[in-house]
Amino acid sequence: MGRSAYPYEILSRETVEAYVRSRPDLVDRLEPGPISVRDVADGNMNSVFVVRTAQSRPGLVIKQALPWVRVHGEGWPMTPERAVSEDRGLRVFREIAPEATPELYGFDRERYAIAMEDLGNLRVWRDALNAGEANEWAAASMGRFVARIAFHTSELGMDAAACRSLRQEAVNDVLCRITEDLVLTEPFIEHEHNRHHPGIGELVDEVRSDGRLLEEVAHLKHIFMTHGEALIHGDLHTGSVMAGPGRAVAIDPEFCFYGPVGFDLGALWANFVISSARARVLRRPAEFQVAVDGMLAASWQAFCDELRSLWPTGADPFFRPRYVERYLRTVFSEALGFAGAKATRRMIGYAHVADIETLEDPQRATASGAVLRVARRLILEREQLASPREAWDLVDEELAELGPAVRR
Ligand code: SR1
Ligand code: MG
Repeated sequence: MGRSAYPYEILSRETVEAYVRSRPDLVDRLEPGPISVRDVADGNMNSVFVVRTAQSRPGLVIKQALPWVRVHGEGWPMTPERAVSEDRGLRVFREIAPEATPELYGFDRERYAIAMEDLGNLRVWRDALNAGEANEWAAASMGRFVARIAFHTSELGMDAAACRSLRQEAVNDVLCRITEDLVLTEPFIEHEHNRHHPGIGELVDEVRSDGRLLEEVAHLKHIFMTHGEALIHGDLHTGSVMAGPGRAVAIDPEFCFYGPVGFDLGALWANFVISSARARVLRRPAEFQVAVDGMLAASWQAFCDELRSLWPTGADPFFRPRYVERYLRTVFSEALGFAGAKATRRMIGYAHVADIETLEDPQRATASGAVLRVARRLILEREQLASPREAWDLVDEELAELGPAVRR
């Protein structure tokens, strides 16, 4: 099917300049001079272009939702309405956590194109981690970000009527189904979307035939589908974070919806486990490994500190200080479970990650297997894990075969 067959203009590197020039509100944001456009898309779903005049200075970013899944091609149609969710997420999160959200310059509803801040001075956190640059402080920034959106978009911090109305408005059916399928179902069954390293076939069979594990994943899926606690980011892996001097920013909230808060933390934690596996097989320097191994605890501590400090300002005084501790315990154990599901999907589901894919064998096989074992145990043992320390001890046990332990 030709691209003109779609009911809206699909932007390309060649047409973005004319598009930007047709929008005085955008051109006015650029320094005078010839415009250059770079196609920087590296996520699974969308087109992303950086538009600049002066190369050394930030310009702006145009992100367009394609009517298909970018990495798959036109054979996997996908609603561009996801850009409406992303626009909503950016607007809401920017109000609540401006330092951790890109500035929005405008949403072109007809083209499903969002114009936003050029974060060119920052780097995709996954890429930085893969190159051996930890930016470990970003873990606390993201923990704080998750706490702020958890509080300020839920009945904890928001007027109940306004919250109920945002909950209705923010339904994101198609993208939730992607997560329900690709993260919380398909990796755990035989499915044509799945692939895994041939060296871990036996382990994969064990995962898919473990009845208790499947029941736990069903429970996590049910939580995901029914616990509309807050407007969560919905896809907060390390590729959805840009980090650099003094700032960490959560990008790409197209999956945002009212869901369980632990899902966002779990997405981060799954990727910390994967980063740690990579660091160990590559024998990264001790300080890098220590930094990565401390990220789960740092993000959790920042999340707890922020929530505890916001709690007294809450919307409903009946939620007394004692209740925050119970709330935190639930979020912690759900986050561990979701981390397990998210790590599993990266090893044996549809969308894999460069952290592992760029390793050579045999490290690629051993790292995939070790992450999968961690993932399984996080799902099964999450109720017994009372602290980040206990959770990371479990990670250490399973990743031990990848490289010598580095003292914390
Ligand atoms: C079709 S690939 C879909 C995945 O990409 C996004 O980044 C989400 O993680 C989603 O599960
Ligand atoms: Mg994304």
